[in-house]
Amino acid sequence: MNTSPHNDNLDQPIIDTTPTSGSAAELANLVQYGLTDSVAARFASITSKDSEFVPGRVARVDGISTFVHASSTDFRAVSTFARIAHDDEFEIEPAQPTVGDWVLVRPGKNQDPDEIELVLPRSSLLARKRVQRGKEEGDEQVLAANITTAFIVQAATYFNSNRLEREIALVWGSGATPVVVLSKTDLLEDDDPSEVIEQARLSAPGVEVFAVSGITGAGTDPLRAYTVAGSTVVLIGASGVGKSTLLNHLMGHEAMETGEIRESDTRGRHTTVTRQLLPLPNGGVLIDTPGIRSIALVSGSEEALAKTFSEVEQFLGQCRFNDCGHTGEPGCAIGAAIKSGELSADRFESYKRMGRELEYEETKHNPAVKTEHQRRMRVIAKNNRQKNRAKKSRNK
Ligand SMILES: Nc1nc2c(ncn2[C@@H]2O[C@H](COP(=O)(O)OP(=O)(O)OP(=O)(O)O)[C@@H](O)[C@H]2O)c(=O)[nH]1
Ligand SMILES: [Mg+2]
Ligand SMILES: [Zn+2]
Repeated sequence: MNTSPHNDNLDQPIIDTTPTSGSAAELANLVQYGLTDSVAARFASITSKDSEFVPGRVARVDGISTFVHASSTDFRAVSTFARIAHDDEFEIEPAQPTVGDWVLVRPGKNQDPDEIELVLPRSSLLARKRVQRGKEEGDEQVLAANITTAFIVQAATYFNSNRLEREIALVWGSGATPVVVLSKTDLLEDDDPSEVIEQARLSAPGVEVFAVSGITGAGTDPLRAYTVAGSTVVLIGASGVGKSTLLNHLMGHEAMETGEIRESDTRGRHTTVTRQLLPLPNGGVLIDTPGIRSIALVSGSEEALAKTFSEVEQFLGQCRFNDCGHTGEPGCAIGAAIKSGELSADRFESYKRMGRELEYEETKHNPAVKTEHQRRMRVIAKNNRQKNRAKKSRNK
């Protein structure tokens, strides 16, 4: 196997945290795949102990074969024994490498396959619950790792607020930052996206909302603030919303195939079938994904739900009765906020519905258990009550 470093990237800025000479030059090839100083430092500390390891980044997973861009060459590796590279080497956690993972490959000797042996701890992990009719639920699908930003793409002509709330919660749960991208603005009457932007903002407090056309490029410039060197941006959304078209525009060439959408129901045909990591010319990285039909949150997504509905939670704990069910009780602060227009009834309904779904996950095997969502709602209510009391006594 040829393990000499590529020469074409040696003049790029080289991360200087690497202790051994040679390894810094080798890692330089990974800069185009989004390498950061902290990842480089982790790689260097591992390769200084075991120089056989070749650092790389997973670009695509095709069944049992994983395509890895590595510091010296590209690999098609298997990952039968991969485990997470914890600093504590006694803690062995098996890992299924996914797109965006930083990995250490052990090149195979003779006829042996190249093996992904170690996966660096993930700074973020995008996962959803698989919803398959007739099959046992609860199975999680990992979509991408080590992403900084997710572009949540929805067609401006086909905006769906409930879906957006789910997509935002999914991304908050991953540890990455969601950004809403309304696509196909060229199809809007008057080319004016202001109304749909307004709608999207109501479903996305604290999240940036942009409107673009992947075909004309209108509105895409601000997105480049997220695709800077060292960043990893994943595009998610339903099939046919224009993820690959937008990605091609940002790349500056036809990196991914795009597909016609069906006239009958305006849905896509799943043109993109595998998740794929693609380097931008400036050192940023984009990950294209196949359209996701349904979005279900993985268990443990309570914090993500709270972040998604931050404006709803401020009204908890303000009701006259501590155990208020917010269904028309006297002195109900939620009801009052909805009546005065401070809180959207739709948003409160969505919050309750998604909260119930998470509760179902936690309680289906043990109905008696107090769920994290219930516990959280109680804690927030109590905090809000205390704040109010403090405010009142200050104002006396
Ligand atoms: N008019 C217009 N059409 C668009 C735009 N973006 C995408 N399209 C069209 O919408 C169809 C689907 O686009 P894709 O980019 O393949 O959609 P996708 O989200 O990648 O779909 P999957 O790969 O199936 O998940 C194609 O026919 C595109 O030409 C846009 O901004 N304006
Ligand atoms: Mg696509
Ligand atoms: Zn109430």
